[in-house]
Amino acid sequence: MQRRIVFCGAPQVGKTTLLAAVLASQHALPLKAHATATERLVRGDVACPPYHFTLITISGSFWYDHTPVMNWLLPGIHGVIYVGAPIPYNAVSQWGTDAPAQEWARQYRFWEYYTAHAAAASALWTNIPWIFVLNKGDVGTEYPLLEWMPQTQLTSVVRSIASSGEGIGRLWERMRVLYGVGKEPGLG
Ligand SMILES: Nc1nc2c(ncn2[C@@H]2O[C@H](COP(=O)(O)OP(=O)(O)OP(=O)(O)O)[C@@H](O)[C@H]2O)c(=O)[nH]1
Ligand SMILES: [Mg+2]
Repeated sequence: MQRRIVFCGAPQVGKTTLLAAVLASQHALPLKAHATATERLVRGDVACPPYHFTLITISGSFWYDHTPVMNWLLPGIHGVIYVGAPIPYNAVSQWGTDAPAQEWARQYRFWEYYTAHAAAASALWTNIPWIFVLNKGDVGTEYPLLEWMPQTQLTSVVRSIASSGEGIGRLWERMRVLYGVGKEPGLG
């Protein structure tokens, strides 16, 4: 039984690192990259009998409005892993006083982008289970995502430091329960 899960979130929040860490934790094959002139995607597969998880994420810091990727990426998926990062502790000293607000706005643009497409594909958290990952726990504690994500979904929050493997076990356990083992309504 196929379970297609998409990792979403602004560029550089750690989507690919999380995906790779989940694969490594399950001794799965390394992720595979798929690139065309207009699309960059990475994908990994995890066997978890009787399920077969396919994990996909968009890769790279570019804007997808001019590509068809969203026409097929979200329709029919079983779950979303939405990834956010904190405002770094050193944001102001490194990039100036506007940096925190800019980072907040940057992540929010992608939130609006992904949720608009998810709504069009009937893939919002009201349709399918979402997991909200607060990644990069080592670089800050203030997560813009916590301010705008639906407060009814706070029980679906997982904290992680993908680059060190911290939280990957909890994330996988949550994925297994939501998308595999326990037959959630609507997952067939
Ligand atoms: N400090 C720290 N760095 C991290 C963490 N997770 C990922 N990174 C680093 O952050 C950078 C971006 O990570 P990626 O996994 O490429 O992020 P992404 O969301 O896939 O980025 P795009 O593909 O550009 O959309 C890389 O240098 C990672 O090594 C974390 O938890 N803590
Ligand atoms: Mg990536």
